[in-house]
Amino acid sequence: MGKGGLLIVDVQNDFCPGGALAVPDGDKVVPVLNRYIEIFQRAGLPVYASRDWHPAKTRHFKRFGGLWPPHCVKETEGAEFHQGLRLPEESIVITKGEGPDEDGYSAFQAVDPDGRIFSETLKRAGVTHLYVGGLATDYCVKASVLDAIREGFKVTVLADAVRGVDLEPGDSAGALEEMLKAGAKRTTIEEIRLE
Ligand code: VGL
Ligand code: ZN
Repeated sequence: MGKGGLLIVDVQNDFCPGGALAVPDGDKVVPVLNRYIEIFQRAGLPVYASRDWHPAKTRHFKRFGGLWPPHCVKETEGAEFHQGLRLPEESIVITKGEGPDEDGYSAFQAVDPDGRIFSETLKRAGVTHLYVGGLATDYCVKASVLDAIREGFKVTVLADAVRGVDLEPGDSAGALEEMLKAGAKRTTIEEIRLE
């Protein structure tokens, strides 16, 4: 039997409407994720929340050669989790994108509060099956899911709790395809059955 864990990717103000890099309808994932959080908590399974956490000067930002407007600069309001997200006390925040030369799209580049790389955090907790929702489908969710599969975890994408940037139309749909092709499963709040 495997053990499940919930990974909530980057549900931060800057990725929500009004933020510096707003994902269309990004905030719509919040109430659904709150329901997933309850399910995992009731089942006694761990909840992880990743945050994009950049320095003011990073090659991730357009001005310094990257793709993006400045967003999720560490310790700013834009980098805070959406205030409607009900993260339990015991949830573990993991941090990524802090290096000035990295994009840090994947949660598997993130570290926990003890400085451990996320895959190690999961292994220590005995988690073998990761359920993933959050922002953005076509960047951090995709990168995290593909890395999780590569690292040998079972992965289920929470299809009703992700939204994408869609720099090009169809990017998010394509990203979901790619994740499923790589071996991820998908579920929704109506269908979820935990292991
Ligand atoms: C993300 C673009 C830039 C994400 C982070 O969280 O998906 N996307 N930085
Ligand atoms: Zn970023």
